[in-house]
Amino acid sequence: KEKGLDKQEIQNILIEDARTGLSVEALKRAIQNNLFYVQGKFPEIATRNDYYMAVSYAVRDRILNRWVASVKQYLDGKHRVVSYLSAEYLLGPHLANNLINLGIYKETEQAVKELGKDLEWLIEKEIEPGLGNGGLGRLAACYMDSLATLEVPAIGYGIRYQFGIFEQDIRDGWQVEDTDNWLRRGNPWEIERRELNYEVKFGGHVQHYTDNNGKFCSNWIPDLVVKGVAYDTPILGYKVNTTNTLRLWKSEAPKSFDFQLFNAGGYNDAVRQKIVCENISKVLYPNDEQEEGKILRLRQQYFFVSCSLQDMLGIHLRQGDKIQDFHKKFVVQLNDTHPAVGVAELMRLLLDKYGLEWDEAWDITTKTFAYTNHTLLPEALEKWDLELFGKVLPRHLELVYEINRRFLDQVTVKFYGDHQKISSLSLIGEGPRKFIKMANLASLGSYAINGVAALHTDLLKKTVLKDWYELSPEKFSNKTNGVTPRRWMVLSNPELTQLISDKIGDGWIKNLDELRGLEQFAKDKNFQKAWMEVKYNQKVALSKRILQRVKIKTDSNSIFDVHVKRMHEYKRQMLNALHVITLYNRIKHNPEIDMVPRTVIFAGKAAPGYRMAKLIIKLITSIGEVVNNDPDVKDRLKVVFYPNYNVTNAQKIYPAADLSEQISTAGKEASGTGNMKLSLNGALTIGTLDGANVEIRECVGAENFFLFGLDADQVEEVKANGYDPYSHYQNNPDLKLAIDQINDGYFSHLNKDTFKALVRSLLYDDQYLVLADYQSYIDAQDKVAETFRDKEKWAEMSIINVARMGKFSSDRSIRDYCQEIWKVEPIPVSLEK
Ligand code: GL9
Ligand code: PLP
Repeated sequence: KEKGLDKQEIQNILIEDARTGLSVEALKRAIQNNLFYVQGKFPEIATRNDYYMAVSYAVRDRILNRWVASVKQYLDGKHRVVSYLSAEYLLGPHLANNLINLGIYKETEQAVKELGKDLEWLIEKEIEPGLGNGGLGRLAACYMDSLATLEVPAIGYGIRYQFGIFEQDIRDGWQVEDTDNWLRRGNPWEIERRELNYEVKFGGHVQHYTDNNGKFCSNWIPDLVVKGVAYDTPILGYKVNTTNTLRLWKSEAPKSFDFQLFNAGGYNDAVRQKIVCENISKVLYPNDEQEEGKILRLRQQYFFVSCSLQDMLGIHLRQGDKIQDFHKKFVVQLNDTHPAVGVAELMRLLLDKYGLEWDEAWDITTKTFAYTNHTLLPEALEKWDLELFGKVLPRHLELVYEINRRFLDQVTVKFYGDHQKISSLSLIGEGPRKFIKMANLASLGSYAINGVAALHTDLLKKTVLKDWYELSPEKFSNKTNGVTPRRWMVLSNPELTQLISDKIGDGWIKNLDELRGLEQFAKDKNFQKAWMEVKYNQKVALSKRILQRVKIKTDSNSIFDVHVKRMHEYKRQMLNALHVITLYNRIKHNPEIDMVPRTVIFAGKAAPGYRMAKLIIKLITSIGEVVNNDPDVKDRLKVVFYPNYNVTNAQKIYPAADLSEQISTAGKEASGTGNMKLSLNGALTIGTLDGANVEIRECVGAENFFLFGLDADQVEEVKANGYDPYSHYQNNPDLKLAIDQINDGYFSHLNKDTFKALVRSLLYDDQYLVLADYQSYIDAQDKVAETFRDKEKWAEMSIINVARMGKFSSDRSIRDYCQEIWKVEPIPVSLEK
């Protein structure tokens, strides 16, 4: 017996390597080893973060052998690879997710416990990488999880922002922003690959010449060169070996470049250049569906797209394949138009670097890209001022002109005389200033175009991309969004996961359609009771957090009415606020009223420059101030604004929701994914016929969904007929009272200025038809409350909602992309013995 180990234990260690073994003993040794050998710490001085790092490194070790095996397998087999280009990845914390996907949560919990620590406590320490704004970035993260779980070779490319989405705090009821210094305690999940770097050019001018063979050539002489360095994060699938790569680029100054200046005595210039280079990947733009048009943003887009395409071409050529077969090796999915400049960049690389002819290059390019559109909002459509574009990317401007010239030649023949159509299809917009339309560049350069929910795809074909649909209907298809049940159920709602698995087994985690098996228990009283008990426990847990974070006491027996998403006028947090005021007025009018208690929970960030969205936050917190402290209310109504909505907080909020607010103006929300996560966690939806709500309602059944409001066609009709919000105000006493109160300073210490802009916008503009949908919304909310009184009915509806959510797994979405757009097959990965 050596150091407390008996013979059998020593034997176990020998066969189970400390770096890869999955037993409690192996994990424990690995954590201790990491603490000591990687960090130079020992238990007496190790901090909570040191332990968090040690556990994370121990887990990463176990992922790395799977990662290497995956890369080897892909290279050997020369398999077709999905390349996902996205400016945003909203990953959420890694540790717990990796433990679940590795299948060693319990073992690690035990190992940590034996070391005298608590795993939950360490998990809470992780700072999430907030490298995205919201739905679009989170979708990319869910898709990376599903690609790996489905064993599909894939690589995600993006930007390693030094600062992610800002942290939101609420002071005096207003949003204040703080920088998100997410790397301050180190990042154990990434591997810096200094040797893997590419140069990216900016600015300058282009020289044209004819070479010795009489070939017309272009030479781009930049005035700035930036180096992109790869940082890789392994993305492990659920209970498979497949581990894909998320490769994020950090911008730096190339060494050679600043030396030149330095030697010439230009020290200050050298330093300035270094800063310009580093700034490119410095910070994520915090806008939600609002185009920014800033030069730095264009630099970011081009920077990561260029690094990524150079990387793909390198991988392809190193395998000894012909450049002409590039599109056979890689399919490149454009996550919105943010990476659309890739179309011009691939052309540049094929023409200028690899010397292909135009037609050949264009053929390869248009067989490589596919484009997903994520919004119909006109203010989100990316346009680049042509002059600015030409200053940053002079060679690409030439290429866009040439692509457009050739395209318009064809279009003019096809639609002779239809100037309207030709100008709408043109890549270049005319006006006081010319601009480049990125959706057009993406549409022309791609062989497939998709929307993210059935209604959205329909509307795309009829509105924003109508001409493109008429030109090439075969390119269009719908791919309804989905969410990963690993993070959004197994990880965030372990109690519900257990209850479900006890009943129908755990196959649903990989095959969400199996949730159907729950339906037969929807009326089972015992099961209903257990179901509602789980929900109650989640509400108690959230109540604790709310009390801690914002000092508001909430009643876990009340309806938890949850409205969490970015703050945006089209998402209509305002409509919800008007309902809260209406409930409050009912109490004030009749203090003894028998009312179902409600806790209305809001969370979401407003873009720092979006005045109206910030004002709506102030309104919500102000209403809360009054309602929560009015003794007449007697705790029948509470209003909570939970600060800093991010993945970590979302994981705590979704499981505790009874009611999911999906109340956008019909035709505005492309899909939504929060709606899916909430329903999957047993919340019932109150919603409009918008985005994926339409399909959710189809699946769960109209009788299990609280529908209200105008549909997309009616919205258009109302607008076409000259919408008059003021008449709704005048004709509806409850609505009038609520708006008058806001206007008169009832919620702002009698200050009439605070919400003036809001009231004005509602009464005289109301672009998002808040007033038009008010009464219908109130009626639906009353139905919600009535239904909630019948606990068994509510439980039944909740169970049915979950049972019928199978379609909304991101595994289904990814399978559809694989079969219908990408034409890629799963490649199982086995570990070397
Ligand atoms: C969005 C749409 O608005 C959502 O409806 C959709 O679910 C997601 C994912 O497809 O994409 N488009 C978009 O720009 N955002 C979306 O959420 N905004 C952010 O990501 C902040
Ligand atoms: N932000 C975060 C942190 C999320 O987790 C999600 C989830 O989907 C979203 C935004 C998107 O929410 P929604 O689809 O409701 O707009």
